[in-house]
Amino acid sequence: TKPEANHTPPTPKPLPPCPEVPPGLVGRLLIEFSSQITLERVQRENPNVTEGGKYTPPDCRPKQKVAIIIPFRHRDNHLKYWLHYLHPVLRRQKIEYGIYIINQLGEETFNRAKLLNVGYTEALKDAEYDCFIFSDVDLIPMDDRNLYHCYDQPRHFAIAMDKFGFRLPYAGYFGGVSGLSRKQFLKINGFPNEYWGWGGEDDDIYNRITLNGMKVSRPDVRIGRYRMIKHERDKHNEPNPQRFSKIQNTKNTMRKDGISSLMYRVVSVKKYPLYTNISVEIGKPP
Ligand code: UDH
Ligand code: NGS
Repeated sequence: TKPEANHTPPTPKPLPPCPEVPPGLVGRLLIEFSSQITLERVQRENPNVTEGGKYTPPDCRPKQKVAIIIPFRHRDNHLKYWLHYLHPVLRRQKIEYGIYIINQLGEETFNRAKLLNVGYTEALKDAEYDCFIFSDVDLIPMDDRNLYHCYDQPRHFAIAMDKFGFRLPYAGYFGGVSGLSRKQFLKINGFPNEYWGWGGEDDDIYNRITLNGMKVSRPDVRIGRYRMIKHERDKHNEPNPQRFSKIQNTKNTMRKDGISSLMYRVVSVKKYPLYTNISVEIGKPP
């Protein structure tokens, strides 16, 4: 026997690739927003989530690394529910992920799509993500078979929301929760930065996808179900009166307005146990 063999640390067994269909899924979920949730409880119930809201399956090797990007301002209560429901779902789905809250500082008009561009950029400074899932903070999937990873085509996840009677409101709807690979995102020059206030930015993204020869992929309507946490209209996110004319013009604007023209200032990056908070100044409408 070779004496040095005793000193060789045991090489960890290489993990097998994660199966296409995760074995521990439960299907339909019961989602309700009546009981109050605390972050301490969510933390206790998700002990394997690491600092900044990261998770890696312990027993298999995922194909993709997924950044989940949430546009945010003054929605702490919604965020608690989102974390409470999503961490366990993503764990059962065997997703390797990190959660990024992109918090718009100040009280200027909200700009969802620009925050999502910031999230893409900042997540990539943190780790080598392959896939970006953009989720509103108030949308909770009702079925864990709606897998939060990227697909051959840009993915629309939130296709059957309770507020729309569990159907698409219109064929080209791309709002709520969507996901693009790095390559798909760059092909459309990211998202528009120039939609200030509510509405239209998701339609612009849909236009970018189809104008660049891609097609939206969607889950089965029985699986892509969501509950939205009911809320009043936020302050400083009034419907944008320019949205109708802007979505007619995507073809002419998408090459110059997007990830290529993104400007913002990061004020703080804070790694919490269940998520990373990135607070940013993104300016104001012209
Ligand atoms: N968001 C914030 N803070 C804001 C505005 C928006 O965090 O002040 C984020 C949040 O992730 C939200 C997403 O942007 O889920 C989309 O914005 P939204 O929730 O305002 O859009 P939605 O279509 O609501 O859900 C529009 C107002 C509906 C009023 C209904 C009154 N009954
Ligand atoms: C369309 C908006 C979208 C919006 C969708 C659903 O009319 O941005 O309604 O809205 N497009 C325009 O305004 C051009 S919802 O019922 O969720 O408030 O996502």
